[in-house]
Amino acid sequence: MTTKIAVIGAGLMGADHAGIVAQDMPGATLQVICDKDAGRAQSVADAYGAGDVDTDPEAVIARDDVDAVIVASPDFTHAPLSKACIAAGKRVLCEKPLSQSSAECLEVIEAERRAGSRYVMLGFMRRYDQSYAEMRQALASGMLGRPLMMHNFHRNIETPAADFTAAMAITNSAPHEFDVARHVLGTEYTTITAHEPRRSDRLVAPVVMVLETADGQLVTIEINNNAAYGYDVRAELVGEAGSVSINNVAYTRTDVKQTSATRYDADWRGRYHEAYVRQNREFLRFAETGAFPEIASDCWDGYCAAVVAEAGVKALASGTRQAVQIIGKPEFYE
Ligand code: ISE
Repeated sequence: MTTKIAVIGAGLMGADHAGIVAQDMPGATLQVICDKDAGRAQSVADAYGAGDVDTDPEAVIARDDVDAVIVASPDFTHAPLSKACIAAGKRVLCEKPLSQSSAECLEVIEAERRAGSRYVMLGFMRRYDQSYAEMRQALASGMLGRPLMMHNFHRNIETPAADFTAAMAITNSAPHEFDVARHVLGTEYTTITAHEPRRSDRLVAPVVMVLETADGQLVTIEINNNAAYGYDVRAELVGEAGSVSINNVAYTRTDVKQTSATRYDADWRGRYHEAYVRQNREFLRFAETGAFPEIASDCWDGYCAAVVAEAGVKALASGTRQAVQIIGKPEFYE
């Protein structure tokens, strides 16, 4: 008996997930690849040996020969397709963000609460990265003392699309940091400010955010989607007694001509491959047993990230500090 998985979306992330299902998830079968572009679905299916292709996500979710679903289609489809999975009683690993609208996240929360069971795991894969796991362990061990600040850098070589904006840096890229910093610190945000330096060209400039937490910590986040040199994500957690930093992950260093060099990945798929594999294996266990994985993000985490992003967009546009106001956490997610 294997768990038959459908992957919805055959773009960059869909193809990556399909590869992981086919190659790194014993116990799972890559059943269907679905994309509105049939040719794109077919080429991913051919690359990873999927059983079938389709262009209609709702029909795929309803199929009897699909047990669980991975949603990797465009951001605006995440919430509706997650709701369709809940309605069909199928567990879903939904790529981040759950929605760019906190109100829509609440709709998914309500659907899941009404269904009375956990169906949605959210793809904030950084939680499965060894570096953040070690950061949490260091904090829990007490050796850092009281945490004061968490600094985060998130740099992409270039924007994913020509029309990418600074607001999208906050709604599409920064949610990783919004989620993982509150995961590491175990607290919620209370305020956010957002700032931009001026570039010499017309490219989207970095966005730098400062967030305050309910426990009186500061979280700084730099999102630079035109960093040019490589995919580079770093973080440092500073406590009263010490600090822990994430190293750039590189298996080798080359030393020639009095120069020492390590490589950067071109994007997140290489840097976080192992985190994606761990996350997806946990999703498989969730699909098999219904037990929600301990460290995974859920709809509540998706809602919290969306509220921060909305406040961040307002902070950037207005140049003022914005309150981050979340509703009380539903008991269902405790
Ligand atoms: C993208 O959507 C992702 O999810 C990547 O993990 C992130 O690094 C990138 O900045 C986003 O645009």
